[in-house]
Amino acid sequence: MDILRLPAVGEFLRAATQLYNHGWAERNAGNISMILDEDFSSLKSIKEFPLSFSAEGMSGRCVLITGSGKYLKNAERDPENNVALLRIKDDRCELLWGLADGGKPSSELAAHLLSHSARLKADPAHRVVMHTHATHAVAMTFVHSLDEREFTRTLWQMATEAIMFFPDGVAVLPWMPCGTDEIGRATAEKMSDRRVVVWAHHGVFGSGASPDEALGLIETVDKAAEFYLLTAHLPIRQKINDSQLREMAAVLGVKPREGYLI
Ligand code: 2HA
Ligand code: ZN
Repeated sequence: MDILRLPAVGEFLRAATQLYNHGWAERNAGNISMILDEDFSSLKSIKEFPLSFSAEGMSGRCVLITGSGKYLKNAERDPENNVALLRIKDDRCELLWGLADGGKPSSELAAHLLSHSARLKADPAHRVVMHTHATHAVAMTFVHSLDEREFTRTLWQMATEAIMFFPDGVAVLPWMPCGTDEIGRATAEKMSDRRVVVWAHHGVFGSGASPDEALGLIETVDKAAEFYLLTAHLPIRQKINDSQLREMAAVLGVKPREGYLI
């Protein structure tokens, strides 16, 4: 089977380049994973990696994921060395393709697999988890309250359509060491009822049914954060108020998270 001919794989690799082009994937920053529904039963396990966590509902699924320490800017040009196709088992994962020059799946494997598990329960169409160092969203975590409701409200107020893209709100995790099962579990817990999680002073996790959708979601968060940062130090003369946000939500047919609007 030629993995690289699958359209979904092409979209995955393009998203890696797009993240780099945004300036959100310096050095080895960021990682992407995508559940693939194709039948890979003909592929044999090349090697195994143990899992120190259990991702409910993921056993038997195949996941394409960027490699630990690999650079997203190189994924599209050289996928065999920078990306892994994994078959998930209860306590390990099998490498079916990729990482040809060695290495391991992303250091954020726990956050990816546990978030897939959480999102699939909420939305059967879910397929993609994406982590990136989105500049404005991260910058905002230094100057804004990290209270999720406050953080979400500010983003909604900054861009008319933001409420449409993340009506469930944006989750925020306080600073924690990255690359651990603990931050993976905390991220997945937030993902159970939201599609985007900001890691304070680090980056953003976004999810969706496709690479385009997950990236588009992070882009909308980052754009709203950019508007905030461009105006936060200036006297605000007018902004989108709660009744206008309600009006917008009604026009768009979305239900803003309970208790977030006044
Ligand atoms: O893959 O961004 O959070 C490097 C990172 C870890
Ligand atoms: Zn990161």
